[in-house]
Amino acid sequence: MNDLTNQVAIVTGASRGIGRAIATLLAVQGAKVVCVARSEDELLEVAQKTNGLAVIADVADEADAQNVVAETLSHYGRLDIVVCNAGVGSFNLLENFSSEEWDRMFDTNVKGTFLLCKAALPHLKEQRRGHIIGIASDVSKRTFVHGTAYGASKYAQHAVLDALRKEVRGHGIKVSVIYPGLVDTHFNEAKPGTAEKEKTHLQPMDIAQAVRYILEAPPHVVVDELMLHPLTQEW
Ligand code: NJP
Repeated sequence: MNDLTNQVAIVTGASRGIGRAIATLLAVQGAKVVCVARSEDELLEVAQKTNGLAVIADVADEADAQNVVAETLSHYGRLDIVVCNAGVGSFNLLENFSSEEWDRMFDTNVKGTFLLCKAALPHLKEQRRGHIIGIASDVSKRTFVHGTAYGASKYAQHAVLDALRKEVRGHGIKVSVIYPGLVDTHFNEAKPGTAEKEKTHLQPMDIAQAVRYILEAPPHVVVDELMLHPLTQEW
């Protein structure tokens, strides 16, 4: 088993939802976490609770992505794990989407993943080890009405990470992708924590536990993909 103690992990979208749960669980396992998001107050609170580092950043901005890695290396002197979790989604008929809303999803979900991987890779390659985990979606693999923009962005995020796995495995770097179904978070301005959603949704900590499982696999094992649904969800 790969022990997470003192491993340094960047987690994007750590201010709430799934990212917050991942940062929390990795810290409990002894990892040093770098919490990344745009909302300063929430991020500082998570960083304090996890005894980690907060780096305010927009994942869609290349300078911010480079700065996240630079801050990590200057603070901790190493980088082992990169969790590309930050994401946004909204749902509508294609004809009702503005091009700005289309861009917001692609900039965050696809370009955000690309930019952070690009920033981290020189370091991971140099040390000949590292683990990149993407939080994609079950809609990376199916389409649905009102899901043109979000679904396309998640298909694209999946494609980026799937191809990247093939590019970097020879350098000792693992790439894993998690495909969740419904998760009880603030996603798309939802209100989490209702009794009903406890029955119909996964909890953020369910995804964090999947991340832990993937990271703790022995060095010779890479979990390429993991899809999780609530038992009640048809998909
Ligand atoms: O959503 P939410 P989730 N730069 O809204 C951050 C995928 N997923 O935890 O910047 C930096 O509670 C935002 O922080 P802030 C989904 O596609 C979900 O559910 O402060 N950070 C916040 O921390 C996404 O990839 C479900 O606003 C940015 C976080 O992202 C991932 O799960 C189902 C940012 C979003 O927290 C986490 O989403 C599924 C930016 N530009 C896949 N933009 C689901 N919930 O049902 C956003 O299949 N963030």
